[in-house]
Amino acid sequence: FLKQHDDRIGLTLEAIKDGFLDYLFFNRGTYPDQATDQDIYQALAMTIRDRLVQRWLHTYKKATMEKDTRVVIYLSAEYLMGPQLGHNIVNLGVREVVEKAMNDLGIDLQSVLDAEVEPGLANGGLGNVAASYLDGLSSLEVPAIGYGIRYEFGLFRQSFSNGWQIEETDKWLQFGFPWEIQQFDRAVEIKFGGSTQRVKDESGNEKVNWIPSEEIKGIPYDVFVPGYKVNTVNTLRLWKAEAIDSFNFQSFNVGDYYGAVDKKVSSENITKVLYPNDESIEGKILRLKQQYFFVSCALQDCVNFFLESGGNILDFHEKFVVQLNDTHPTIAIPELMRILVDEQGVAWDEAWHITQKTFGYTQHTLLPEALEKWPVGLLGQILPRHMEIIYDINYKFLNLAREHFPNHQEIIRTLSLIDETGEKYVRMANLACAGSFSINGVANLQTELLKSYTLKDFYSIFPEKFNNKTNGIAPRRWLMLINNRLTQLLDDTIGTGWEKDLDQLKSLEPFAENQDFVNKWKAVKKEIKNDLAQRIFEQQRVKVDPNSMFDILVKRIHEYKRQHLKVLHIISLYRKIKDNPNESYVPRTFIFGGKAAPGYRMAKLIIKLINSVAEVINNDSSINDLIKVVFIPNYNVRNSQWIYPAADLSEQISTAGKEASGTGNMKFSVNGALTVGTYDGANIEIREEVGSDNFFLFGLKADEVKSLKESGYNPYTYYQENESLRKAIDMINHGYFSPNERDLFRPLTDHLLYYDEYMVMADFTDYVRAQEEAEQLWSQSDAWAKASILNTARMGKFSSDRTVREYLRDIWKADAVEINIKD
Ligand code: 26M
Repeated sequence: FLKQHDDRIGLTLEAIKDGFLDYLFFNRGTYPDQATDQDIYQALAMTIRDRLVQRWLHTYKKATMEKDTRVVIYLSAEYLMGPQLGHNIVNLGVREVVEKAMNDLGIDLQSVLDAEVEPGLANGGLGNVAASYLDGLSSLEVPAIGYGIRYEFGLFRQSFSNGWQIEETDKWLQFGFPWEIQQFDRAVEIKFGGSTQRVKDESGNEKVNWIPSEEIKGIPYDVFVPGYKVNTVNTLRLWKAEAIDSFNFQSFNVGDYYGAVDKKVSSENITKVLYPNDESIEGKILRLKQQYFFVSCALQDCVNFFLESGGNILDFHEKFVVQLNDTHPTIAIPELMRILVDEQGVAWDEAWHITQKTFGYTQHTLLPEALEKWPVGLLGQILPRHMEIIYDINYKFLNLAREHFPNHQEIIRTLSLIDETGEKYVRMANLACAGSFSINGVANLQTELLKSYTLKDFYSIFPEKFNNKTNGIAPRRWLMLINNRLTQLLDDTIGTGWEKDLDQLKSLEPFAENQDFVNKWKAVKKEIKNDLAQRIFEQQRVKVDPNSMFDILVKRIHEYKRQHLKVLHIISLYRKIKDNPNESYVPRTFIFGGKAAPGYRMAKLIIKLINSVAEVINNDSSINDLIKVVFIPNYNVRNSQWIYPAADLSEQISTAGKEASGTGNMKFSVNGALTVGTYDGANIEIREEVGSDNFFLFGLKADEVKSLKESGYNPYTYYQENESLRKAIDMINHGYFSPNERDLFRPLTDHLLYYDEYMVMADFTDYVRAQEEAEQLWSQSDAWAKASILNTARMGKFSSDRTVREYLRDIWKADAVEINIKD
């Protein structure tokens, strides 16, 4: 049955089928009728990968490495790439051919896609935008390299035991990852610890030598990032830490074999595991080492290939623009200074000029506890030379600041790169602001809040640095790939082309008035909900009704995201149904998903509460299955791809002024869900686009949150005044959902009643009102469908292509380079 085809890159049915059968036989060592799902997945993955290699090599050699093309460098400790096979098939434009090739062999493509273990190398939102922007850069044919860490274990796998979250290691590499190529010859060395020494070089100039106490090697692994229907395939270069020698011969010779192996293990620990915290910092030495490790690998790599291709180091900032994806890669700023000054012999002022022209800084948070800072002692111990450089930068920076604010000691103290109020800390966000030419937030509101609060004093010194780049999502993954049914309907109705120019979805608007189309829309939604219902039944043995409203809240579990507000709403609705069984109700299915940081106790308690409430409600036959609650375990990209398209109602209920942007909100809405949301992050801009009639707004605005807090917020009064809220909290406190341990949820309810940092209590009443508004619209199913159509039709702005174009126009200033693979 094997045909020898020499066309390893062809996109025809025959070429793909032959490639697949070849891999199955020669690489997996099996026959089609005996192949496991994993065999089939790996063979198809290799077949598709063959189609990427040449394009990738061409992009890298002919565009990225060329001396005169500007390259966008993206530095991020996290990338949420999602499953690769389906995405790469879509971007190569061969979905139908591959589907046919598989069908001809009696294989269902979806089950092949299901066999992939996704690279979960991120916590959430910030890693997702990193991946979307690489996709966007490739699709716009702009040469780019993403640099990051090849964690051996990605974000933990979540399961539940008795309703509590259990974490297991994510062994994503155990079957091998077919989408990477190891580049041993581009390894670099990284130093840690030790001390510095001032010496004179040959011409008598003073120069600093760093004598480290530890050295390790970084090995790059290149992952392909293909653009949509273009030849550009950019590179995501992920670094793995290795010991420099597999043996430390000295210790080996004195007989300390185990000591030598220990040392090897400890250097390789650096890239072992992703830290599962978002929005809060854990001041771990290993985390700082991870950050420095990948950043230094990245900058050395850039300098190396620039010099190899004949570039002049003084033009470094012409060749590269380096975007810092949040504060954690900020150590890149002193690292570039070190490379320029200590290794390349560039004078300080010139080096500082180059550095400031190289970096752009994106801020993804509004939570003060997420602003990274490192104790001066610790940073100085791990990176002694960088600590000196930071002090030197600070000295000059504060001189500049004093010119702007003479006699304002207080402002100078807040601007300083060093926090000296108690134990001394390096403020990484301040360093990022001082060392980059652009500072951007990720939605309008957040950028405004950065300018007026978080980075206020920087804004008054450098107003020209500040700009907004509202986040976007990749339409190829978040609509085409995950919602094939809707994609077909869109193609049939408005033609293709919208995938590359999402504004074209606008032409769907008139169809919202067309009954025939509305019926089709409803039918498609129903089928998608059926798919999810079936998955939920297979996984969890819970029967949910596809005719009920699918009301979905999926995201990291965090108090500011207020999953507990949703729970209080569910409990009060449950209570109402039980108290008034004869009234009519909208049948609803509440779906949750999300992981809690393993050390975040309140978040874990919220998970337990959701599961406990689900247990009681789903087993209460007196409510006639009117409401169901499902918590889908191990929320990740793959699961989310089933969830977003099936949603009727998207929950975006963070406390106003806390969610920088959100991107899940966009994924839902573009797939036709209506949003119930606060005036926060990108919700505001989504509502502006889709229209206030097609969005259920509720809750305090950011300035109202602030003034209520300032005037002395007392959450207990809401408990006293709102009966259904009181009853819901009492049910929890009386052990209704924890009969064996009445006080289980006390830490949570006490917090709500007496502290309530995120104003759940204050927003409850208005939230219930918005939910009732949603139920009213739901009861008129055509009106709901129309609003759903208008959501999809008006989401063009939130394509990551738009965001990337704005970054290119205002910050990166890099051009497209068309890749011709025949060159
Ligand atoms: C930093 C240092 C040490 C340990 C962990 C971190 C860290 C890791 C992830 C800090 C923050 C991390 O993620 C924050 C994040 O995902 N922020 C989200 O970014 C999205 C994309 O811009 C926004 O849409 C979300 O609103 C924002 O919460």
